[in-house]
Amino acid sequence: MHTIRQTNGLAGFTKRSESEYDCFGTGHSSTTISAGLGMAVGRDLKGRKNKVVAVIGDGAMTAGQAYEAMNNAGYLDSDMIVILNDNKQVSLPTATLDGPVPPVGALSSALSRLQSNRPLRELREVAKGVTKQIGGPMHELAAKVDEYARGLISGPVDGHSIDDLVAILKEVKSTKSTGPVLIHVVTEKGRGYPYAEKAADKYHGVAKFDPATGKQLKVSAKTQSYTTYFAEALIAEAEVDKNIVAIHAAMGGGTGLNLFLRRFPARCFDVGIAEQHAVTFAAGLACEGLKPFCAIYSSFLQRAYDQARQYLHFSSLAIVFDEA
Ligand SMILES: Cc1ncc(C[n+]2csc(CCOP(=O)(O)OP(=O)(O)O)c2C)c(N)n1
Repeated sequence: MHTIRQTNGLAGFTKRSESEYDCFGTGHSSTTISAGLGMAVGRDLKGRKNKVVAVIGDGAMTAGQAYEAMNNAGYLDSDMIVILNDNKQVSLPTATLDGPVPPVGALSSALSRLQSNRPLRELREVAKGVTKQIGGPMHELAAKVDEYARGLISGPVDGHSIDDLVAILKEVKSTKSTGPVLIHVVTEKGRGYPYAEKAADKYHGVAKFDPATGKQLKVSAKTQSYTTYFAEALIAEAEVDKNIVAIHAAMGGGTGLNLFLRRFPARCFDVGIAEQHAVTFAAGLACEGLKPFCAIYSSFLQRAYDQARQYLHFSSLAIVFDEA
């Protein structure tokens, strides 16, 4: 692990050629349900009996691909388990530019509502009451798990309660022919390491840091970064041109647009990890006479190649891309 993200060292993401435990290569977000479904259907065709588990973050869940995969998974009805790891952090901020960024999107709001859902909590209390009358803690856990598996408790599971999690996974695993099952797990980014708990935004992908103090060892740059220069230049242009709007896909920190957001909250759009939507959304804004600046890392813009080609080339709409 000490070679991670260094020349000839371990890749920063899972890589099939590195380990048999890396069952799929990742890096670009939101692919797990598609890949897992392919593996599940492949298993069925080969007559194998193994289980397939796809883990997806609440951020990754904002991408269209995740919905395309769920739609297809529901139809194909192959056995697979999807674990939604919901830590309420959808977008990627950076330590240098921002504090924590609240999650964006209707899905995040719906997930939060699910977590604070009163009737659901009451149902849980009722369930607990009933099981208490039957017996001790083991009965309670068994009953809770059973109810969860039967869909009576449809709310989230505490991902830091290993007992609950293991019991639920065992139950789902032992159930024959379930079709796809989604387990909504709530976790807290950085849990167990106080410095990360306090500043989850700073510990997404860390530079070298001192474990005793949590301080990240950063090389202090003498020159202004491209990102800050871009953001400041765009803000200056936007001061005089009211038509300038900015769009990014869950990368407010990396693109510098969180600075723009601070100055022009109503003219900055974080669309979630949805590069394709970002470009078509920008095209719609351009139709209305606005000047959209779409800041997307070139690597992630690959996903929206079709949109960029269609709207820019064939429809001659003016969108400015900043491919940081
Ligand atoms: C297509 C694509 N766009 C943007 C990114 C940059 N990115 C990496 S992680 C991340 C946030 C992921 O959030 P979530 O899925 O909730 O995972 P968490 O790290 O919070 O567990 C983003 C936007 C990416 N990897 N792929």
